[in-house]
Amino acid sequence: MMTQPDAAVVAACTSFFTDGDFVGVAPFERGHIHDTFVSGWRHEGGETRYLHQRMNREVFRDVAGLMRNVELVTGHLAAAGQADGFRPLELIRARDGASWVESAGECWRTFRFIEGTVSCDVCRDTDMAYDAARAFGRFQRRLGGLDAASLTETIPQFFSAPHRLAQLQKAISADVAGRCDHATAQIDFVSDRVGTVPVMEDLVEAGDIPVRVVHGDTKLNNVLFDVETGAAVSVVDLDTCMPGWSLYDFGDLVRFTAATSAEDEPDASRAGTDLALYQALARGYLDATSDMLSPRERALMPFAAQLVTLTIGMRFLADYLNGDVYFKTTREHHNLERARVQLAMVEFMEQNEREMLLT
Ligand code: GN1
Ligand code: MG
Repeated sequence: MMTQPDAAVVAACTSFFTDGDFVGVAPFERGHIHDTFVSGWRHEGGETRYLHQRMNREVFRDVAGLMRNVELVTGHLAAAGQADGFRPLELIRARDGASWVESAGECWRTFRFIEGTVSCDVCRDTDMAYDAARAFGRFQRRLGGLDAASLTETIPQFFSAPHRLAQLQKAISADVAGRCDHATAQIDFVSDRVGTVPVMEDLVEAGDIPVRVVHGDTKLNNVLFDVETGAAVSVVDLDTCMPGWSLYDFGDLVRFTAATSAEDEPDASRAGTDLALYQALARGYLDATSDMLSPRERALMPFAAQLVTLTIGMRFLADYLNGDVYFKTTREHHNLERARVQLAMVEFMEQNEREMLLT
């Protein structure tokens, strides 16, 4: 697998404090934002692998702030120890001691590869949903001791649905890619729901729900499961770990993990929310966080699922209208297909509000 490495990639990977002799490096397909690679290093004790990321500076304008957050979060998690078999991400320092390097004009960081684990794009069953939700809940809880104000907002107003709506409205007005005509149904769908958009921000502003450190990208594939035991052992992707409202994480969990289709399923009629998986997610999340969440927050869990799904739908739609400048795409209407799926899930959740109530 590790052949013909690109010289710039090798130069970046070898500037970190890795252990052994460099064997090779290969791309590792992960996420919509960064470029990820895995390298191998041979030493007397065997071979060690590392995960390297070339960070997207269009998306993360303040790489120093981002990496300060990652240092704080990984440091806090490491200090909390490996309770419950949890394996915190380990940031590997550059040879000059920094937490990231700039190499040939690009910014890079490195983590130790967490061996013996797998990540899944599709949720197998309710047990897996429960475990993933509990892992993210525990993650949030463990970070409860970290002062949210000490973290930088890596992407300003990232969780704000009103901000995402404003970005969408701007994209509609500009219509730079001439795509609005392909998306009239989706634009109308969002227009019909503008009343729900500010609900969470208003509650936060009024002090009715607290600001806490959240993960911010609780996709199922950001949990690593032990290949032997199947247990959820690690939570990865700390880019959006910053101050926010806790239920964002629950909403995003439902959006992705309880989905009946892939996030980018071209046939939106397949999109929906699996209610058994939803209930399992709620149980797992609450098992980890029930003593942290207020009654108000608990009551808002079903709504958060709808709002976060709508918010990500608005983001995909805006990016489609902007000509695909943010999320990586592999086909022409990819972002529109992603948006359609999110909005179809919102509709499903609206129609199944009673079934989504938690007892
Ligand atoms: C992006 O790159 P990835 O898959 O970790 C995005 C998330 C979205 C997600 C949708 C920094 O995450 O906010 O929910 O795509 N990350 C950023 O799949 O924008
Ligand atoms: Mg992410």
